[in-house]
Amino acid sequence: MRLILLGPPGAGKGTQAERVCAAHGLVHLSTGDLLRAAVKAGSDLGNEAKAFMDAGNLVPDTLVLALVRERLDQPDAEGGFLLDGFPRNVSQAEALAEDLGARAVESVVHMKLEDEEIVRRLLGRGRKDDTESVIRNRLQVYRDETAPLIAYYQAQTVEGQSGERHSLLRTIDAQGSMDEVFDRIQDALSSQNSNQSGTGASV
Ligand code: B4P
Repeated sequence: MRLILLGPPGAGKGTQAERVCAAHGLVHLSTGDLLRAAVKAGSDLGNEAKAFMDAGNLVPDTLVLALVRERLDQPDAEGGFLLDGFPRNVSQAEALAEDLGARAVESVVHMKLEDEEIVRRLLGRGRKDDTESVIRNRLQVYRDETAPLIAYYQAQTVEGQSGERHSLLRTIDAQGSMDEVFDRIQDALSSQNSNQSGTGASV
Protein backbone atom coordinates (compact mmCIF):
# COMPACT_ATOMS: atom_id res chain seq x y z
CA MET A 1 0.00 0.00 0.00
CA ARG A 2 1.22 3.52 -0.81
CA LEU A 3 -0.54 6.09 1.30
CA ILE A 4 -0.52 9.78 2.24
CA LEU A 5 -1.90 11.17 5.52
CA LEU A 6 -2.91 14.77 4.88
CA GLY A 7 -4.17 17.24 7.45
CA PRO A 8 -3.46 20.33 9.54
CA PRO A 9 -0.68 20.44 12.13
CA GLY A 10 -1.77 18.55 15.22
CA ALA A 11 -4.50 16.56 13.46
CA GLY A 12 -2.71 13.46 14.72
CA LYS A 13 -0.93 12.41 11.52
CA GLY A 14 2.19 11.22 13.36
CA THR A 15 0.12 9.45 16.03
CA GLN A 16 -2.02 7.58 13.50
CA ALA A 17 0.85 6.96 11.07
CA GLU A 18 2.57 4.74 13.64
CA ARG A 19 -0.56 2.65 14.11
CA VAL A 20 -1.37 2.37 10.41
CA CYS A 21 2.23 1.39 9.56
CA ALA A 22 2.22 -1.28 12.28
CA ALA A 23 -1.13 -2.65 11.07
CA HIS A 24 -0.17 -2.78 7.38
CA GLY A 25 3.61 -3.33 7.51
CA LEU A 26 4.44 0.01 5.87
CA VAL A 27 7.55 2.18 6.02
CA HIS A 28 6.71 5.40 7.91
CA LEU A 29 8.17 8.51 6.30
CA SER A 30 7.59 11.67 8.36
CA THR A 31 9.27 14.74 6.92
CA GLY A 32 8.81 16.45 10.31
CA ASP A 33 10.73 13.65 12.05
CA LEU A 34 13.44 13.58 9.36
CA LEU A 35 13.86 17.36 9.61
CA ARG A 36 14.00 17.30 13.43
CA ALA A 37 16.64 14.52 13.24
CA ALA A 38 18.68 16.64 10.79
CA VAL A 39 18.45 19.66 13.13
CA LYS A 40 19.53 17.54 16.10
CA ALA A 41 22.47 16.08 14.15
CA GLY A 42 23.57 19.62 13.21
CA SER A 43 23.87 18.71 9.49
CA ASP A 44 24.01 21.52 6.89
CA LEU A 45 20.46 20.66 5.89
CA GLY A 46 19.30 20.73 9.52
CA ASN A 47 20.95 24.07 10.17
CA GLU A 48 19.23 25.54 7.12
CA ALA A 49 15.82 24.07 8.07
CA LYS A 50 15.85 25.15 11.73
CA ALA A 51 14.75 28.78 11.40
CA PHE A 52 11.82 27.83 9.13
CA MET A 53 10.62 25.18 11.58
CA ASP A 54 10.98 27.41 14.65
CA ALA A 55 8.77 30.03 12.96
CA GLY A 56 6.19 27.46 11.78
CA ASN A 57 6.95 28.05 8.10
CA LEU A 58 7.51 25.40 5.46
CA VAL A 59 11.10 24.35 4.91
CA PRO A 60 12.17 24.99 1.26
CA ASP A 61 11.10 22.24 -1.14
CA THR A 62 14.65 21.43 -2.29
CA LEU A 63 15.66 20.42 1.26
CA VAL A 64 12.53 18.38 1.93
CA LEU A 65 12.64 16.63 -1.44
CA ALA A 66 16.26 15.59 -0.87
CA LEU A 67 15.24 13.87 2.38
CA VAL A 68 12.20 12.17 0.85
CA ARG A 69 14.09 10.90 -2.19
CA GLU A 70 16.83 9.40 -0.05
CA ARG A 71 14.28 7.53 2.09
CA LEU A 72 12.05 6.31 -0.75
CA ASP A 73 15.10 4.98 -2.61
CA GLN A 74 15.82 2.50 0.19
CA PRO A 75 14.81 -1.11 -0.59
CA ASP A 76 12.30 -1.46 2.30
CA ALA A 77 10.13 1.29 0.75
CA GLU A 78 9.43 -1.06 -2.19
CA GLY A 79 6.96 -2.97 0.01
CA GLY A 80 4.77 0.08 0.66
CA PHE A 81 5.00 3.34 2.56
CA LEU A 82 3.01 5.97 4.41
CA LEU A 83 3.89 9.63 3.86
CA ASP A 84 3.17 11.71 6.99
CA GLY A 85 3.39 15.49 6.61
CA PHE A 86 4.49 15.26 2.98
CA PRO A 87 3.60 16.63 0.48
CA ARG A 88 2.85 20.02 2.08
CA ASN A 89 2.18 22.00 -1.13
CA VAL A 90 1.28 21.36 -4.77
CA SER A 91 4.86 21.60 -6.03
CA GLN A 92 5.97 18.87 -3.58
CA ALA A 93 3.02 16.75 -4.75
CA GLU A 94 4.01 17.20 -8.39
CA ALA A 95 7.64 16.31 -7.66
CA LEU A 96 6.48 13.23 -5.76
CA ALA A 97 4.26 12.05 -8.63
CA GLU A 98 7.17 12.44 -11.04
CA ASP A 99 9.59 10.56 -8.76
CA LEU A 100 7.22 7.69 -8.05
CA GLY A 101 6.16 7.04 -11.66
CA ALA A 102 4.50 3.60 -11.70
CA ARG A 103 4.71 3.32 -7.89
CA ALA A 104 1.95 5.97 -7.68
CA VAL A 105 0.16 6.80 -4.43
CA GLU A 106 -2.96 4.62 -4.01
CA SER A 107 -4.82 6.41 -1.19
CA VAL A 108 -4.87 9.83 0.44
CA VAL A 109 -6.56 10.13 3.84
CA HIS A 110 -7.44 13.70 4.79
CA MET A 111 -7.75 14.15 8.57
CA LYS A 112 -10.09 17.06 9.29
CA LEU A 113 -9.99 18.93 12.62
CA GLU A 114 -11.17 22.31 13.97
CA ASP A 115 -8.55 24.99 14.76
CA GLU A 116 -9.41 25.30 18.45
CA GLU A 117 -8.92 21.56 19.04
CA ILE A 118 -5.62 21.76 17.14
CA VAL A 119 -4.36 24.60 19.33
CA ARG A 120 -5.45 22.72 22.46
CA ARG A 121 -3.66 19.51 21.40
CA LEU A 122 -0.45 21.20 20.31
CA LEU A 123 -0.16 23.37 23.42
CA GLY A 124 -0.53 20.11 25.37
CA ARG A 125 2.22 18.42 23.33
CA GLY A 126 4.67 21.18 24.20
CA ARG A 127 7.26 20.74 21.44
CA LYS A 128 9.59 23.72 20.90
CA ASP A 129 7.55 24.89 17.87
CA ASP A 130 4.28 24.53 19.79
CA THR A 131 3.83 28.06 21.15
CA GLU A 132 0.46 29.66 20.40
CA SER A 133 1.78 32.26 17.92
CA VAL A 134 3.81 29.65 16.02
CA ILE A 135 0.81 27.27 15.96
CA ARG A 136 -1.43 30.06 14.55
CA ASN A 137 1.17 30.73 11.85
CA ARG A 138 1.35 27.01 11.01
CA LEU A 139 -2.45 26.97 10.65
CA GLN A 140 -2.30 29.92 8.25
CA VAL A 141 0.50 28.24 6.25
CA TYR A 142 -1.65 25.09 6.16
CA ARG A 143 -4.63 27.03 4.75
CA ASP A 144 -2.52 28.87 2.18
CA GLU A 145 -0.16 26.13 1.00
CA THR A 146 -1.30 22.67 2.07
CA ALA A 147 -5.12 22.81 1.95
CA PRO A 148 -5.10 23.15 -1.90
CA LEU A 149 -3.87 19.54 -1.92
CA ILE A 150 -7.36 18.45 -0.82
CA ALA A 151 -8.81 19.51 -4.19
CA TYR A 152 -5.65 18.29 -5.99
CA TYR A 153 -6.04 14.73 -4.70
CA GLN A 154 -9.85 14.81 -4.78
CA ALA A 155 -9.59 15.32 -8.54
CA GLN A 156 -7.29 12.31 -9.00
CA THR A 157 -9.10 9.05 -9.57
CA VAL A 158 -8.40 5.33 -9.66
CA GLU A 159 -10.39 2.71 -11.53
CA GLY A 160 -12.78 0.60 -9.49
CA GLN A 161 -13.46 -3.13 -9.89
CA SER A 162 -16.40 -2.57 -12.21
CA GLY A 163 -14.68 0.09 -14.28
CA GLU A 164 -16.06 3.17 -12.49
CA ARG A 165 -13.61 5.78 -11.21
CA HIS A 166 -13.17 6.81 -7.55
CA SER A 167 -11.31 9.70 -5.99
CA LEU A 168 -7.95 8.93 -4.34
CA LEU A 169 -8.98 11.11 -1.39
CA ARG A 170 -11.10 10.11 1.61
CA THR A 171 -11.86 12.65 4.36
CA ILE A 172 -12.23 11.48 7.95
CA ASP A 173 -13.13 13.30 11.17
CA ALA A 174 -9.97 13.53 13.32
CA GLN A 175 -11.96 14.56 16.43
CA GLY A 176 -12.39 11.78 18.98
CA SER A 177 -10.18 9.27 20.75
CA MET A 178 -7.05 7.89 19.07
CA ASP A 179 -8.82 4.51 18.72
CA GLU A 180 -11.90 6.09 17.12
CA VAL A 181 -9.76 8.02 14.63
CA PHE A 182 -7.73 4.89 13.83
CA ASP A 183 -10.95 2.93 13.14
CA ARG A 184 -12.13 5.68 10.74
CA ILE A 185 -8.83 5.53 8.86
CA GLN A 186 -9.03 1.74 8.61
CA ASP A 187 -12.61 2.02 7.27
CA ALA A 188 -11.52 4.63 4.72
CA LEU A 189 -8.67 2.40 3.55
CA SER A 190 -10.80 -0.70 3.24
CA SER A 191 -13.50 1.12 1.29
CA GLN A 192 -10.79 2.54 -0.96
CA ASN A 193 -9.19 -0.90 -1.47
CA SER A 194 -12.47 -2.66 -2.19
CA ASN A 195 -13.15 -0.04 -4.86
CA GLN A 196 -9.81 -0.31 -6.62
CA SER A 197 -8.95 -2.64 -9.45
CA GLY A 198 -5.22 -2.00 -9.07
CA THR A 199 -4.76 0.29 -12.04
CA GLY A 200 -2.92 3.59 -11.61
CA ALA A 201 -4.23 7.02 -10.76
CA SER A 202 -5.17 9.63 -13.33
CA VAL A 203 -6.57 13.12 -13.29
P1 B4P B 1 5.21 17.85 11.54
O1 B4P B 1 6.26 17.11 12.24
O2 B4P B 1 4.65 17.24 10.29
O3 B4P B 1 4.11 18.00 12.71
P2 B4P B 1 2.61 18.31 12.98
O4 B4P B 1 1.90 18.61 11.69
O5 B4P B 1 2.64 19.35 14.03
O6 B4P B 1 1.90 17.12 13.76
P3 B4P B 1 0.94 15.87 13.51
O7 B4P B 1 -0.27 16.13 12.67
O8 B4P B 1 1.81 14.73 13.09
O9 B4P B 1 0.35 15.66 14.98
P4 B4P B 1 0.68 14.60 16.13
O10 B4P B 1 0.34 13.21 15.77
O11 B4P B 1 2.06 14.88 16.64
O12 B4P B 1 5.72 19.33 11.12
C1 B4P B 1 6.58 20.14 11.91
C2 B4P B 1 7.30 21.23 11.06
O13 B4P B 1 8.25 20.60 10.13
C3 B4P B 1 6.42 22.08 10.12
O14 B4P B 1 5.86 23.20 10.81
C4 B4P B 1 7.43 22.51 9.02
O15 B4P B 1 8.25 23.59 9.44
C5 B4P B 1 8.32 21.30 8.86
N1 B4P B 1 7.91 20.38 7.77
C6 B4P B 1 7.48 19.08 7.94
N2 B4P B 1 7.21 18.51 6.74
C7 B4P B 1 7.45 19.47 5.79
C8 B4P B 1 7.32 19.50 4.36
N3 B4P B 1 6.88 18.44 3.66
N4 B4P B 1 7.65 20.65 3.69
C9 B4P B 1 8.10 21.72 4.37
N5 B4P B 1 8.22 21.78 5.72
C10 B4P B 1 7.90 20.66 6.44
O16 B4P B 1 -0.41 15.02 17.24
C11 B4P B 1 -0.34 16.28 17.90
C12 B4P B 1 -0.72 16.15 19.37
O17 B4P B 1 -2.09 15.73 19.48
C13 B4P B 1 0.11 15.10 20.13
O18 B4P B 1 0.39 15.58 21.41
C14 B4P B 1 -0.82 13.89 20.21
O19 B4P B 1 -0.59 13.08 21.35
C15 B4P B 1 -2.19 14.55 20.28
N6 B4P B 1 -3.24 13.73 19.67
C16 B4P B 1 -3.15 12.99 18.53
N7 B4P B 1 -4.32 12.38 18.27
C17 B4P B 1 -5.19 12.78 19.27
C18 B4P B 1 -6.57 12.49 19.56
N8 B4P B 1 -7.31 11.69 18.77
N9 B4P B 1 -7.12 13.09 20.64
C19 B4P B 1 -6.40 13.91 21.46
N10 B4P B 1 -5.09 14.20 21.24
C20 B4P B 1 -4.50 13.64 20.16
